[in-house]
Amino acid sequence: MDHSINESYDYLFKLLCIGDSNVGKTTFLHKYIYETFSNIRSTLGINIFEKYITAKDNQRILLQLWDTVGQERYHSLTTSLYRDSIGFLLIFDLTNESSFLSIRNWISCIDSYALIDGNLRPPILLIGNKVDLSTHRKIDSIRAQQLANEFNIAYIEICALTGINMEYALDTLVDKIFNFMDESMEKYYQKQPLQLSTNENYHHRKTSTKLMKKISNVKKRFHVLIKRL
Ligand SMILES: Nc1nc2c(ncn2[C@@H]2O[C@H](COP(=O)(O)OP(=O)(O)OP(=O)(O)O)[C@@H](O)[C@H]2O)c(=O)[nH]1
Ligand SMILES: [Mg+2]
Repeated sequence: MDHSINESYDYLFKLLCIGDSNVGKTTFLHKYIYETFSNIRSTLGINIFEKYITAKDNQRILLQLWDTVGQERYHSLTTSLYRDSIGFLLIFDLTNESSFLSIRNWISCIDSYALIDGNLRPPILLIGNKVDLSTHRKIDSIRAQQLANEFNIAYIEICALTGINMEYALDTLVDKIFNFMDESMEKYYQKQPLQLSTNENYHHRKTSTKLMKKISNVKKRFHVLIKRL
């Protein structure tokens, strides 16, 4: 198998892995890239794990998984880490209540720093880890799912040690990113007035120009987030 990092790709997705200390972020990313091609490098004390996957329509995607350190907690992570990410793996430990209670704070950081055009929230996947430790479990599936529903995000339980549900988790997030981009653009196009050319529609025309600018800005933002030039 060719293990070269210089494969070509259609998209580059930067995904930020966040969550309290000890929830299993590093274990998860290590395990996920272990068996196939992997590349690990470090920047500003943060490990970046890279992996190529093939998504729908045979598109090649380079997943760049940024592993943060939970000890830093939500407040001290560099805001650009949030801003430059097109998706989030938000992990808590099913055996640790406080890591679950932190989820709201992590999401509020995403909402403070990562929204595109001020209101589009990139997809977040809520992950409950250490499903193997069933006798020590503190958070049941229903409670976690309720929290995920409240924020309209997906929820998956995994075991980072053995790799259970890991590929499924990443595939789910990648799918959500594609849908997010499609739906976001559609939302803007739907807002556009149909009649643009007559004088009576001057106001509409103005709105439309503004909207077109917005669309173009959002497109540019997506381009920066997902594709290398
Ligand atoms: N039983 C069990 N233990 C796990 C699992 N995932 C991780 N661990 C253990 O949990 C501990 C913490 O894992 P890490 O991956 O270092 O946690 P982290 O989130 O990267 O922690 P920080 O880097 O401090 O933010 C380690 O001892 C892991 O072996 C799991 O699925 N099951
Ligand atoms: Mg770690």
